[in-house]
Amino acid sequence: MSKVVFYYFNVKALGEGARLLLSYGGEEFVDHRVDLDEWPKLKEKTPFGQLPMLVIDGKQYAQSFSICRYLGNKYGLAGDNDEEAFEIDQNVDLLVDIRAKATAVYSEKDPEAKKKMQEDFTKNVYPVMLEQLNKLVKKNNGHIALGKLTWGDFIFAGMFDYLMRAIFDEPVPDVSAKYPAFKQVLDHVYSIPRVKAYADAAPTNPHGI
Ligand SMILES: N[C@@H](CCC(=O)N[C@@H](CS)C(=O)NCC(=O)O)C(=O)O
Repeated sequence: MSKVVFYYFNVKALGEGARLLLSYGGEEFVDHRVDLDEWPKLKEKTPFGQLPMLVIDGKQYAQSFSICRYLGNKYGLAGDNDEEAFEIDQNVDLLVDIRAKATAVYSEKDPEAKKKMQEDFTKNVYPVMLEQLNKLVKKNNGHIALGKLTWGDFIFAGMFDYLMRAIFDEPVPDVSAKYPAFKQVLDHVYSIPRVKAYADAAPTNPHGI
């Protein structure tokens, strides 16, 4: 049997999608939650100096979305042909774009510029993008793409808490009234017994992200 180790910090953020997928696939994996003391040494050994990293029988796999696409292919969650695979990639890229906006705010060092950017995005950017996403999911019967379960759903479910926290000021509002389709994706993923079993037993972190 392959030895599978998944390295990430003790947050969901960019790593949880892969953990959910590994659970879906029934993979026995070591869920290695890297702490800050351990990180500097491990960093040197990763392909890009960042986590998440999946290691299967000593082979390293980096980049969260690529890892999820790879696992999606392995578990039959990546579409049945090039057209379907494209649709998943395309719709997942909307999630990438939304996250990039939130990351831009997070990375801004100047407090005044940061505040302005957050105000601008809250008024002009996030409502448009979140509505696009809500429409997309609605059209796909509660999924990110293809109207069925794909690896894109696992990315969304894994990133959801972190993404909402990154987009909204605290306290994070309940988005289910405004964007009801989001919960459908979460329900589809977390109602899968193996995924639920993993999520119920998974370590938590103080921020819930
Ligand atoms: N594009 C990468 C980004 C990975 C990333 O930003 N990782 C952060 C944690 S979320 C990290 O490793 N930070 C620690 C560091 O850079 O030293 C991916 O999607 O995997």
